[in-house]
Amino acid sequence: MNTNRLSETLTAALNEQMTKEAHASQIYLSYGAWADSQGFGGIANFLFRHANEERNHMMKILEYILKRGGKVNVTAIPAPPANPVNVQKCFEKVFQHEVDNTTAIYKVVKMSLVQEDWATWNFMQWFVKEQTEEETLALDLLDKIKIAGGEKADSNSIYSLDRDLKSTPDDATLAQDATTENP
Ligand code: OFO
Repeated sequence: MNTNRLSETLTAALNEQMTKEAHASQIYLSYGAWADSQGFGGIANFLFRHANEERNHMMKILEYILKRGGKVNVTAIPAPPANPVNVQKCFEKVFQHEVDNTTAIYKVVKMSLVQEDWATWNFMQWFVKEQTEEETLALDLLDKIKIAGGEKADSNSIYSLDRDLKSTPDDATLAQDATTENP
């Protein structure tokens, strides 16, 4: 009796996405280590926390494949890209990685829609929402560095930014949570 509720193509796509989440975690880990080595302990803290989040995303997909009776395929993770050259570039790269990850997630969503696998479609909606949040968070970072002076930010502004990021919450507020009292 076949107890696998996932198609072959969706199993492959989910496994691939699981590895992408692990890769994203390595990227945040590596940028965090870079930030710390530059003396930006707050930015490093923010990035390390995010590395953990990505690892959790990886775990969610792994569990989902197993719970649907599919086969998990743990593979090698590609090395993270080169370190950023400054804080502005670091935040730009973070934003770009999140946008690329959103594109990858949308592909899995589309595949589940085409195959009418509503369980996977439903599961992936969590990731769609999460990516909206993470893109918002990355955009906030870009706004903050812009206010601090972008590539020309002076040490005082970078100092404040670094201090603030240590306590910046991991989750961004989404438009769908806004009310007139609390925009
Ligand atoms: Fe950056 O988010 Fe995972 O999915």
